[in-house]
Amino acid sequence: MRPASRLTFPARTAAPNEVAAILHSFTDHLLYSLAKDQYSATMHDKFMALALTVRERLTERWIATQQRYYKKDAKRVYYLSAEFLLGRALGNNLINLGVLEACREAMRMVGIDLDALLEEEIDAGLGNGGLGRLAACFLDSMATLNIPGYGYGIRYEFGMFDQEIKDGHQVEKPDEWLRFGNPWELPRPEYALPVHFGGRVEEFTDEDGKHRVRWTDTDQVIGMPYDMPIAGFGPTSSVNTLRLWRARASAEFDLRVFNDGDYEKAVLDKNRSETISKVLYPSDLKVFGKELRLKQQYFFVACSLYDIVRRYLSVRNTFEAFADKVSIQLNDTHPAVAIPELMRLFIDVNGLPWDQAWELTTRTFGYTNHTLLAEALETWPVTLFGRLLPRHLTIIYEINRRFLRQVMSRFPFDEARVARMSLIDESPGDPAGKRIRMAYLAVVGSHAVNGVAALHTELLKADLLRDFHEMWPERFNNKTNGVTPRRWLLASNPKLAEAITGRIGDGWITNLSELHRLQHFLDDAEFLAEVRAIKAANKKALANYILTANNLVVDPASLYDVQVKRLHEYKRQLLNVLHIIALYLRVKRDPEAPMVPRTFLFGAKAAPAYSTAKLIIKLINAVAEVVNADPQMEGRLKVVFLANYRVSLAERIFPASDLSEQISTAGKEASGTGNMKLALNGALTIGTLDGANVEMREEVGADNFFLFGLTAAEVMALHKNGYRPRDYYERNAELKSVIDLISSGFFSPDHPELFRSLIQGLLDHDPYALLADFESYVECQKRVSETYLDQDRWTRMAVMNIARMGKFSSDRTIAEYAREIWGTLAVP
Ligand code: 26Q
Repeated sequence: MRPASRLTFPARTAAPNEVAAILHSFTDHLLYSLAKDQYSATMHDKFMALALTVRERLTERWIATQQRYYKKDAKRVYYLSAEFLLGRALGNNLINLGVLEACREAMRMVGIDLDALLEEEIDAGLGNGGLGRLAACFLDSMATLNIPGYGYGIRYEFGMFDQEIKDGHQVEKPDEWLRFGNPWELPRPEYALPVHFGGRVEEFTDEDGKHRVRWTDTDQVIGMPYDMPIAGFGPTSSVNTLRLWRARASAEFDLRVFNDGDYEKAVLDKNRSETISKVLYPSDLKVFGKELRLKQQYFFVACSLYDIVRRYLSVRNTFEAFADKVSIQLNDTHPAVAIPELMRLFIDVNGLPWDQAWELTTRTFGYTNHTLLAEALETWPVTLFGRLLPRHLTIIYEINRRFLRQVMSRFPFDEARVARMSLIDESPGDPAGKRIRMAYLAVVGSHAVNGVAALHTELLKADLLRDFHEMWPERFNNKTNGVTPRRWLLASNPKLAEAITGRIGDGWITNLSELHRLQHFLDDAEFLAEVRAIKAANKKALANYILTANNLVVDPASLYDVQVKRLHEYKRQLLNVLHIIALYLRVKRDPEAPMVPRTFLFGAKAAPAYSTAKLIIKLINAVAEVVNADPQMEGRLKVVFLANYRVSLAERIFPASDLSEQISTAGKEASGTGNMKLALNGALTIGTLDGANVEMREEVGADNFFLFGLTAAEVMALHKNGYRPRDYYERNAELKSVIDLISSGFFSPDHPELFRSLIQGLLDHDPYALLADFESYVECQKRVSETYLDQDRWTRMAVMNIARMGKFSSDRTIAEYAREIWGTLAVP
């Protein structure tokens, strides 16, 4: 520790971003905002003080940005998403603001290690996985590109659960991310809004003799906005706003206390309305009929639309120009109730005729689909929906009536098509009754519909939304996902970033295609050595983390083989495990045979109710226990399950990865974005022709990508022609020995039947074709090991991967959305 006297500082005379001024703000915040002195300040207090210092420096630009948008009367784009998986903000803001080194120096002067301070921040984990993180990358890119963009979502009090591993099993702990306060949010009680639920629909004639509808006798909750600044990268970029809504009880509840005299009940009711924004649903699979989830969706959509319309009307008094000034992007169907809600605002609240309201609505919305999996498509029982949102139900019925009339006139005598395309699924087999198909509603109510990778969009057009594509081919377009190079290279892998900048300058940070110039250095031994040394150092750092977190020693010279993503059967972590067991058996059979030492790293959360996924986590840990305890595996195999995979852990893992496992069943992964982050950090991919892997391979070249497995078309044909997984088991001796070993109870001696259901699932059904792809996967992994033996070749391939990742910047993705869907221009 430095002497405490270092915490007293000169008066503020320097420019705000100079070291002295930063230090001055920092100590002011410690004293005046946190009421701490050098004796009582904890590391976390110091983190808070620096965060508040940085927030101050964002504020001027934030206000200036919003004024610019207002003065230019710019077209705004609103990104509606139930999830924003932001992770930590401090390091990112320091970099985007350009004050990282000044702050490092200021902290050094008072004996604080900035990197240790950054570790104090709790992740903002307001998302499940890819979809939520994509929203966060998009915010970064919109701000960097000076696009007048706003994120709108929910301020969950509890984000994605914290995962602990106990006896190999996943245990969930609530994520109390707000426990020590959130320095990045600004409550805006002055913009609080009422939101209505329930009640009934009433028709009446207004003073002009017009037939009108009103929604009455509703329950109310209040939406309280919390704003977070989103700083773009560089001195001339924007600071945009992420507005998250928190549910509060309305004043009505307080009146009820007064009137009913039932204090206890009134306070309990108050509590109930505030549960709406309590917790993120930790499942990226369908959850049937959860009323609270629908309440969450409508709650944030209603608040956001009210806000959007209010902002529009603050400078205009007719709706004529609405779609020229407002674009709203729906991040999957989670906010799709925005379509009937905007119709309600136009028609019921503002008296617009249906046709005009509908034209404006469809011109305003764009819909992004993120999945082809049938079980992940959102539908809501009509009864539940009608109880909560009776007016919206009548609007949806009217949308459907007019839409089906259009279908009939376009495709007369095709009744089957009409039933297939209806927004209401009336399939008689369903005991819960009719259901609303939210994806269809989103397509009908939008002028643009996109998938998130080329293959995914093609499958959407050919499969899930085929009928809709036949009707409106012009609505469909592809927007291949991307990731922000600021967080995923510049901030998380500073040494590699510096090495790159040393060779090609720093233009790549905002123009990632410039990375292609690294190809000039493919034969530059010095550069290759530098890249290799950086990877080695990053692997060492991760090994240190693993030693602390898992109490395991891993060898930084071994090949780090990494699969980090949500746990899902279609992502096939189990296929990875089958390969590990195959290697284990090979060593057991022939302990002297040479092999490339590998460390297998897993990180994955399972939805708490997804028992198969949880069982796969247990299997990974059971295999890890056997492998890691076996002296014969020493220097050969190690298996590590990294608990609580999240954004900040991803930032440690990617820079240290050699091999990126992207092994989903072809046709199932919409895009993937971890695949891009890993390749950008110099990992080579072993993968199927699925999602964005297809385009990544196109970019890096077939020689620099380890491809295996069936294509999407082959997988479909396999199932159509009566797939018999057991045949693969019988015919492949290695596969058989692996399966038999699990079946024997070898990995669960105290409970030999534990993994029985996994094995039965593979042998009898195997819907994700693990057994069909096993041989191809294992063969491909042999090629990986052979290649790794030639470190020079491996490093050149890694550099080629980095050099060819330019396409996968979210800046490119956002520029495409802006030009082709939103029609928004930069406001620099
Ligand atoms: C739906 C209804 C009820 C409760 C929860 C949900 C729910 C929540 C989250 C459904 C899906 C999600 C998340 C989906 C997701 O993350 N999809 C991923 O999106 C990425 C970004 O486009 C893609 O790269 C991935 O391929 C895709 O799986």
